[in-house]
Amino acid sequence: MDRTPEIDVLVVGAGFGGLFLLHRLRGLGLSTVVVETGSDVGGTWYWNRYPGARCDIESLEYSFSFDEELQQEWHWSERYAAQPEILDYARHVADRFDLRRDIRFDTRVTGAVWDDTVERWQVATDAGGWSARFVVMATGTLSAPNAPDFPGLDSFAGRVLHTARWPDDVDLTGRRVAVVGTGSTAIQAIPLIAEVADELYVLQRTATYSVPARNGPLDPAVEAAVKADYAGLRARDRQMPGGFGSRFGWNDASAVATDPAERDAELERRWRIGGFAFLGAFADVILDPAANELVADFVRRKIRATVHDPATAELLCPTQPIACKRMCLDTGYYETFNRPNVHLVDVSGAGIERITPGGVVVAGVEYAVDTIVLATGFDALTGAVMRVDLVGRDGRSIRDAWSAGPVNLLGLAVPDFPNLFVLTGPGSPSVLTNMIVSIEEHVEWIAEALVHLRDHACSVIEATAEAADAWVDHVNLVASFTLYPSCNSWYLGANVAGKPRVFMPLPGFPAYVERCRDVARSGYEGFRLS
Ligand code: FAD
Ligand code: N01
Repeated sequence: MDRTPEIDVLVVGAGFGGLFLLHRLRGLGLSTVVVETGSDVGGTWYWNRYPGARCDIESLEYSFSFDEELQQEWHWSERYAAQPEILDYARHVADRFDLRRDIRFDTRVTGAVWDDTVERWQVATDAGGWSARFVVMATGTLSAPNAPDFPGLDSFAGRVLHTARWPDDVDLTGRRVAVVGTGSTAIQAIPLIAEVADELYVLQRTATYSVPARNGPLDPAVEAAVKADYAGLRARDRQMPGGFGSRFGWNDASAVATDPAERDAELERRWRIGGFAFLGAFADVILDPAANELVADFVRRKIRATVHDPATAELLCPTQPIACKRMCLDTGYYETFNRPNVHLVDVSGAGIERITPGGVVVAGVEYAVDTIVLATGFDALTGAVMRVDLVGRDGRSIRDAWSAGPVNLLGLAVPDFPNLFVLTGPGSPSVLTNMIVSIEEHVEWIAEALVHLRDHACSVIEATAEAADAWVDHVNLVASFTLYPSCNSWYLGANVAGKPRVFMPLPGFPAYVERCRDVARSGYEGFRLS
């Protein structure tokens, strides 16, 4: 009979998080296996192949910093890289550091049970099991697709596509398409689908604030300047609220206190730079409703100036605070609604009534389509973790432990789940930052913790319930000082029916990193080591 292989660490997921974990843990001499559902590395960039998919943090910053040679040798072709190029980069990282030999592709981790008698996780997959001292859930914050169960969807005679599971054989030329959703994904896909589809119906529940990305070929002078002092840029970025954007800076001034003409000039300057530089225009945008409204109104004026039909323009003007839902970056999104084949359909009221074999019914009107694109996002932050049947100490399941919302310490460790870490999970700044920076910080913290255990002859690390409860209170308190919890975002779980409403990410990036380091320096305050 085959024995279950015993390893030090089992990592779930081969996105950027899993790749760097494998490299780092291997370097520590820990036997590590990565298990990945997909057939290749890349995670987000393996799965999201919809038209227009690209990053919205600039390529020179949305990349690993842990290896100077890697960051010097890699060349990005555009200011914001497109999905195929980011996937190539992930493949390059895997090959350069010889990572593939420890990755099991096409394999899903279905569950893991903590066995206290041997202090190990017994991990089950759909292709065999492992016994591991540690498990790291590098399962991604935006990796579990959210596909609402619209009445009649099964009866649809055409094709239903989810953007996060986009097949390679799709050609929407000459099609009649409905896109459900107007989040970051949809606003990237819509302009490109509009160019080829016969008719495009955009089904909008909540209007989106979007700022021009101003993408283009990467300026060789910018690339050379960054590469001349890459470490300097990375260090300066790590002092920024989102772990990126130091080249354009964040303004300390208040939008409310700034003279209106000066305020508009600063917003206009940043609108022209493109990208998230816009949100750095004033320090109080996400803190003060009055400041937020001034900036939001600037964007609404841009929408009205861009979209020719006044009724469509009004419908495209968001009413919630700007950045309360994640702001979008686009290339020609609002302009697309000036095309005769593009129709904006308001589904904010009773929603999508039903799907018929030939179309989508909203407010009693049937829109005849042959393709439905679900750009409906993800069961974010908790979804991928909770889809694994994790059972911790005393038979406690993660679904039970997190039934009222995620409970953990530093976003990294869950009480009753010893030796299990969650990478960039809820309770950490993750999705409010440049994710690669957050991934690097978490991987380094986990690696250091494992070294600490080894050096101190400990075998188990576990967050205490008291420390985790205090951490959840801290996350809620910090969030309550901001406007983030004031609208129905996926940050709050509001996009998934039945999901508890808890603000999940922690605003406050550089301070969080310091806090994690302090905890490590203190000998892991809030954790029980044995
Ligand atoms: P992922 O890349 O999500 O990888 C997780 C992997 O785990 C997946 O491959 C999945 O298949 C695997 N997995 C999950 N569950 C299991 C299981 N049970 N068994 C086996 N395998 C499993 N962030 C930014 O900072 N900037 C951006 O510009 C940006 N753009 C984005 C664009 C899109 C379209 C999306 C969806 C997200 C974007 N993000 C961006 C966030 C992005 O998810 C992160 O930047 C980053 O790629 C996450 O890496 P990861 O390794 O943590 O997770
Ligand atoms: O998902 P979303 P996404 N009926 O949840 C609508 C990252 N990302 O895939 O707002 C009708 O933002 C929903 O409506 P509402 C980034 O972090 C980055 O677009 O809930 N509509 C919304 O409009 C981003 O934030 C990039 O009212 C329904 C849309 O579907 C995150 O991933 C690109 C509905 C979902 O928007 C998620 O983005 C792509 C229903 N039942 C993604 N259910 C970059 O540019 C949902 N919707 C880097």
